[in-house]
Amino acid sequence: MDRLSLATLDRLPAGILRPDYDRTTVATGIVHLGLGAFHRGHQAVYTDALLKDDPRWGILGVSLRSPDARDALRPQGGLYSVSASDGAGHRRRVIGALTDVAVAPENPAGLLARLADPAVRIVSTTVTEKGYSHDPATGALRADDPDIRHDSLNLTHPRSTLGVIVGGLRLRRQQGLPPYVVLACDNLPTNGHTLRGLVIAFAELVDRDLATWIAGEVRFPSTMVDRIVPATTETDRNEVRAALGLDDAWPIVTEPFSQWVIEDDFGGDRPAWDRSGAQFVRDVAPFELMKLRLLNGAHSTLAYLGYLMGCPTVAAAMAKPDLAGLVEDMMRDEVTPTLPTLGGFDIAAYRTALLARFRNPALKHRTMQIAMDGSLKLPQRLLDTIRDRLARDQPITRLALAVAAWMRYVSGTDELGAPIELRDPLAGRLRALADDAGPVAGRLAPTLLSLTSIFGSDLPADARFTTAVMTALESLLRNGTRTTVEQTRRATR
Ligand code: CS2
Repeated sequence: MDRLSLATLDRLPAGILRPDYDRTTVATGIVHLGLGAFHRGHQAVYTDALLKDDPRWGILGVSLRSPDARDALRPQGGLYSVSASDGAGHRRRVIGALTDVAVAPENPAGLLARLADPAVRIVSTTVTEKGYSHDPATGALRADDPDIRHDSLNLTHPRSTLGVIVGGLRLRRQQGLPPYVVLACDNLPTNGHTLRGLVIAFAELVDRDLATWIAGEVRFPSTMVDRIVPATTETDRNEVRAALGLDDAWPIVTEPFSQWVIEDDFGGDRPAWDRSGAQFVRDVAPFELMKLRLLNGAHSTLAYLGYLMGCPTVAAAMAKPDLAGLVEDMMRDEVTPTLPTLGGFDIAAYRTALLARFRNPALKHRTMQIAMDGSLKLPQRLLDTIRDRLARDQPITRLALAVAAWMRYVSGTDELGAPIELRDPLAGRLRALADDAGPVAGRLAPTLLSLTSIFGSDLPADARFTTAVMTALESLLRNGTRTTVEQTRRATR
């Protein structure tokens, strides 16, 4: 079957939307770092919708590690399809916003030259929590990270996100160009502010003057991004091929819902993303907190408990009534009271909508995918919520169960004794600690709680927290996940 490309675009069946602009007129105004499924199913879609009116904002998509996205998309001229799917069907469209795709390690100097192009006004990121090279508990730069050390000495050939951003800014400053706006689009609280701190801390390792220039000149708006975009499966590829009548090597299958809230701090011209449904606001923080704690907090809870209960996907986990009920109760009673109120916003309706999104039968969102990188996800998804509740002396039973489920998960074998494939930057360390402790709550919990990069020094010293986690872990190990979920649900209602 022929491949999706500019030459075959007109063979798409009617009803499948395609770029409504002349792609040859599109300039590259955005360089995006982290060309994963999320970017292609989210920011690129918002951008695609405004290129007809404003062709300055095409995107150079950059993979920081693997050539896979480039290998899939180059032969398609950067085109790919996005299917918004749920139980009611699919809405498919072809996105043309990527003007080019690049693989950073193949030509780091070439990438910096692209960043120094004056037409480039925004450098955005979806590099996941890992890409920030920070200590999640404190937010501090991990100056001992090998890539950070490398980049501080070789800024013309950077490997890390921070190295690329700062390397590009240095070139622009040398060439007397204004800086670009750095737009963080990862699931971290105050992501722009966090990224700014890390960029400046990294720049200080290289050149103090440059760091001062960045602190004074560069803008780092924060954003809240939301769309569930699972990793593409073979089944997705086959279904999309049948629907398109063309081969798309890397289609995106996502949900109809999409939300993007952006701090309006660009210091000038910016893409009119609000015309394609995004919201520019003065303060993103309340939106981010709500999304991270309710959606991502619930996601991680469903992922660990669901995986341990044998559920391969979020939808399968939601089909377990006690688990779905426990998560709903947790969102309402434990998480919501920690959130600032957003004037005129119906948070109960937001929660109901989230539960429906988790149940979306068209998405095969693997619990294992969400479970990965827990050491970097737990702090903002669950632990900060726990801190807020402890500060008000409120119960944390369900949140503590979610943390205990993570501990049970990283201990390495499931309830049938089969190995769990642990994907986490701390995997080696976690595995060693867990092996050492053995499957005994009284040893496993304190050992893992000693990881200050995850838990800080406050939580391990709080008996209300350690006791709640230990009790939950003990039950998971002794009674199994199903029974623990059932009993916790009953006990907390
Ligand atoms: C998920 C998120 O993989 C994960 O950890 O919780 O990617 C989630 O799907 C998105 O944040 C939804 O906006």
